[in-house]
Amino acid sequence: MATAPTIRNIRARPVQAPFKRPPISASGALPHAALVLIDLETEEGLTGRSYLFGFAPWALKPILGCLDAMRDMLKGDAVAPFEIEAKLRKRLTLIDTPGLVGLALAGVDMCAWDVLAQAASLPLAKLLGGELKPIRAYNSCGLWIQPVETLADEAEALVADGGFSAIKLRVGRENPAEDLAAVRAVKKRVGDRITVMCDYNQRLTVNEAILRGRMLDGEGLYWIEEPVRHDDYAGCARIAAELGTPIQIGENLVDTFELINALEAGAMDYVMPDLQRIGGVTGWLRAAAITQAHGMEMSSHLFPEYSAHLLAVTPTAHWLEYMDWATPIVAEPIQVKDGHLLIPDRPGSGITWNEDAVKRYAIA
Ligand code: SMN
Ligand code: MG
Repeated sequence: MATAPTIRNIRARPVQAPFKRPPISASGALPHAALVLIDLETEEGLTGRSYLFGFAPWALKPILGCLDAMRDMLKGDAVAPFEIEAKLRKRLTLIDTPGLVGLALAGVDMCAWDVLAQAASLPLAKLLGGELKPIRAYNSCGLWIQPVETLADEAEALVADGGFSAIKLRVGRENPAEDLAAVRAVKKRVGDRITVMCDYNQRLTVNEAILRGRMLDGEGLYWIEEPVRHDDYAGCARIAAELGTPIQIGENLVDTFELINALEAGAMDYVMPDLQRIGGVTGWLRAAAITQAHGMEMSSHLFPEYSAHLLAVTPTAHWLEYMDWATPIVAEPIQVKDGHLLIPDRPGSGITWNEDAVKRYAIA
């Protein structure tokens, strides 16, 4: 049997890419996509690629620092994601692995799986035992907090651009009546056949969430996402018990340990882990098994390039969040058809960089 590829280097590059529609959530605006592009190079000439979303340019430098340290720890090791994860967690016990350290760990993990799939000449979904089936997605690339007047046109454009059957609307305006008007404007324009989710980005208190949730119950929303502080599981459970509309959380769950805490608290009806917080591919696979055992639907958050492969092997796969944030810097952007993501039929994750664009958006 061939030996596993060996880690030669981990190269990380910070970029600031333009958004087509810059995100403005109830908890803040993001003018640029601050990303770290990671290349895990092996002695055999393979390169595993992933990216991390740093939220702000200033956060990229500490992430690069974490990745530098991990390169030094892993140089010469076999590309075996479970071994890499065990080693990093052991070496990082005292500093702990949430926050930026955890993001770096997840980024390395994604790259390692990319290498394994390339070494096997299989798309990642196939390496994991799945098929290249179309993955149902909602278009999340817009409907940020904005005047109600512009929402209906944007909603229509988001549905049309890719034939999507679902879109996500951001809520959490000062005046709850404006949120209600926003929901009604969007629903009226796209009609009942289009699924509409909404996201508060942790903006509310539990009491506000119950009052505002009762106002939105009956408006036909598919889920209410992150109404309160993401780790207030008891509060989320109270809201979920009070409202008819399902509660969705998960983008801030750190590792499967937090997933279990949230599930045990009954904090949500649906869950949507984020690849860079749940621990990369390795963490996702564990989360998928735990979520299946709880009989709960599981969606993805950001990272459509990897999430498409993973939802193909997630027993309770629900919705992929389609975001185009990496489109400016990848050579072959992921394809959408009839509201479904097409998993690329290429070895690995399918990510390669558009080096001209990477140069253009590089941060010194
Ligand atoms: C979101 C994610 C990342 C940045 C801003 C907003 C949002 C989502 O919570 O779920 O898409
Ligand atoms: Mg969200």
